[in-house]
Amino acid sequence: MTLFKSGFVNIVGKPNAGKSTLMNQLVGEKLAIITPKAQTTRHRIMGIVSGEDFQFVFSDTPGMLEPKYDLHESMMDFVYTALDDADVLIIVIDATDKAENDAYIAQKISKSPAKRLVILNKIDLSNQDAIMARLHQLKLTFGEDSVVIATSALHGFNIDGLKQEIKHLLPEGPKYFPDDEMTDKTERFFASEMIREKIFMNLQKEVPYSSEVEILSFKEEENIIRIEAEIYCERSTQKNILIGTGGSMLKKIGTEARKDMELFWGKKIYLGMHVKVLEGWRSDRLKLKRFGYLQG
Ligand SMILES: Nc1nc2c(ncn2[C@@H]2O[C@H](COP(=O)(O)OP(=O)(O)OP(=O)(O)O)[C@@H](O)[C@H]2O)c(=O)[nH]1
Ligand SMILES: [Mg+2]
Repeated sequence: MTLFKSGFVNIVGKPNAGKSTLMNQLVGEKLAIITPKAQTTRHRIMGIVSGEDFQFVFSDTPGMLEPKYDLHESMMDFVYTALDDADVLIIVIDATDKAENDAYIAQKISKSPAKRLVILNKIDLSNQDAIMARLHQLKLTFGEDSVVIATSALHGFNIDGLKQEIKHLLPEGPKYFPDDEMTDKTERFFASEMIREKIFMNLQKEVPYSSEVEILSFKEEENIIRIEAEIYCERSTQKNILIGTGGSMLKKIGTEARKDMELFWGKKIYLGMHVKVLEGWRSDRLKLKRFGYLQG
């Protein structure tokens, strides 16, 4: 009889290391948004992969940082919970980042009881000698017990090898979720994230970081899904930037998000959006709770 292997495989690391790209590759669906900017992911997002004799419950998490706002503290709370409940911790390291920075992550994860799989990602941007030296160093930094693997999440390189290693490290366990369940997040969550991705892609400086998206209504009809969304920012100058001349920026964000939504749900989408100023929302616990940032 073959053993059924299952468990929580939580993906952590510095902002921009490629955690969300890796999670999407492992799950085979675009569950997490990806942008070239740091601090894209703000929530813990589960992605479940079920097979004959295994169930991987992946979690993508926000990048580890020193909090400046209550929002950051909530983001780090998601990370700390993920460090605690992991069976296997996937620690994503950016091969283009300085090796000196690895100690910061090693210290942050030091109390986690999970098995450690250290991923040297973005190796397509490095060279053979540098990769070999860094892999050796990572083993020293994260401990002899850790398994170290090189990947390129963007190009899908070594994802199968990584899956084999995860299966090997996971304990025997139950099926935590039904076979057809892929995530813990709602359709409204994914809709808001798709809009937020386009805000991150199209706008610079503080605007993306000051923005939040709330789905006011999500109505699925036979041939169309109708979505109404509110974009919040912190100042009226940011509101003007989000709307753009004659509404051009809001239109661009809306068109790009709608295309992604139509692909994701395989259905025609109507997307209505408005922009509002919600001063200081990143440091307002009531607002953070409303936007789903407070656990428990
Ligand atoms: N060249 C290259 N780029 C990559 C690779 N993996 C991710 N990227 C890019 O790195 C950037 C950040 O990727 P994300 O997956 O959003 O990174 P993240 O760790 O989730 O970032 P946060 O959510 O901000 O913490 C994006 O532009 C990705 O396309 C890789 O293997 N090679
Ligand atoms: Mg991310």
